Amino acid sequence: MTEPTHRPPRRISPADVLAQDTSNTAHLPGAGTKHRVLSGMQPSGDSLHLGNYLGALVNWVKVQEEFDAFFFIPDLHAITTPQDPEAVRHRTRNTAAQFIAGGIDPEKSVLFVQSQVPEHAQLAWVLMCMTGMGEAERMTQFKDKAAKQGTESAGVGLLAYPMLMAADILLYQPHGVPVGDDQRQHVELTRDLAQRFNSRHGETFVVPSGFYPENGARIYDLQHPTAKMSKSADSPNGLINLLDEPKVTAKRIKSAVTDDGTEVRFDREAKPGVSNLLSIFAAVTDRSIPELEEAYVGKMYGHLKVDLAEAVVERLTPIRTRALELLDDPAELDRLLDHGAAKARAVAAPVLAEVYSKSGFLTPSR
Ligand code: ATP
Ligand code: LTN
Repeated sequence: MTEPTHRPPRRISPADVLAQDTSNTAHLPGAGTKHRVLSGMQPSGDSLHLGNYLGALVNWVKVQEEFDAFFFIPDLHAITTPQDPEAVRHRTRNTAAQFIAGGIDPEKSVLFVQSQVPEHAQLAWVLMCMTGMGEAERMTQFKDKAAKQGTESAGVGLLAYPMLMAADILLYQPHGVPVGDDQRQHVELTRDLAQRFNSRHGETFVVPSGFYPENGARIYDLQHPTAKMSKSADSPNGLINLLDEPKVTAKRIKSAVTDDGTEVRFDREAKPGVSNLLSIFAAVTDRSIPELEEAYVGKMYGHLKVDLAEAVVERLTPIRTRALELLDDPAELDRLLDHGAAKARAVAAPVLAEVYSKSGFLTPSR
């Protein structure tokens, strides 16, 4: 009997994306000859946390140097569960300000808000009509969220979410989509829908690759170091937020849960608390974990926490200051986003026009 082969999930790096030949897709509507990358982060909390920053934003900032980069705030995705409209507006601006403060340069990248580019919702409808009910119901995120809400009362938007995400991606013809592992299934569905449309109607979409962090900094909750740091955590005490006052950040780090024993050593199984602190320390200072373990031989957890609090505050303070400055002038921030939306529409509109035409819709005269 042959053993089943368990292949590790395929990791796509920026190098893989760069190695792709774009000459065979450059003729498609909206496609550039330069390698393009697109990603988005929901405005689901009042502040980004350190996991969002180290696990996603830091990578995006690097990506924008090498690629034709598109980053956006999926506010349409944020209303799959009922929201206070003022909170949505506030969180959208907050997220944009933190992206810019964290290093996204609106001159280098196209930075925009999803609802300001109506083509997203328009393409999503076409894609929904091409998705099987079973295919949509199989999505793990849908199953989890619908179960949480009770399937009867869960909004249809939860089911439609991955097709909207596919539209977000396909409108821009990106080659790579940097996202966390939890989005793998949605990216796979996006690829399937792109291929399905292409085979029914002729080459239209670039089929994008998910680009998953190699050993991306996964940051855990300071109070529950086996659970990932998450905006939707029950208590804020385990979070390090980009917009928190430095003294709040320092206090949370000093109250972080540590483990039995006294040795400062990286061991995710036996010492999840200390290991999390070491990963954060390594990520914010660019020092390696072995180097840090060496530096804390014979020292107490308390020493580590004091130094870590200082290092985190030093790294985050300029970001917080810049974000607050940007938020102080919402008109200027809105102007930047407006400009980003215009650049995004210039790419998205011809792609949608092609899809509409191939779907049999009459061309409007204006
Ligand atoms: P929610 O609680 O609303 O699901 P979240 O805080 O888990 O939010 P997402 O909006 O799902 O964050 O993710 C935004 C980006 O941040 C994704 O690319 C995700 O992989 C990354 N990210 C989120 N949490 C962490 C974490 N703890 N460590 C590393 N990366 C993270
Ligand atoms: N579903 C993603 C956010 C998201 C996204 C996208 C990411 C919406 N549309 C398009 C990449 C590309 C999330 O929850 N992290």
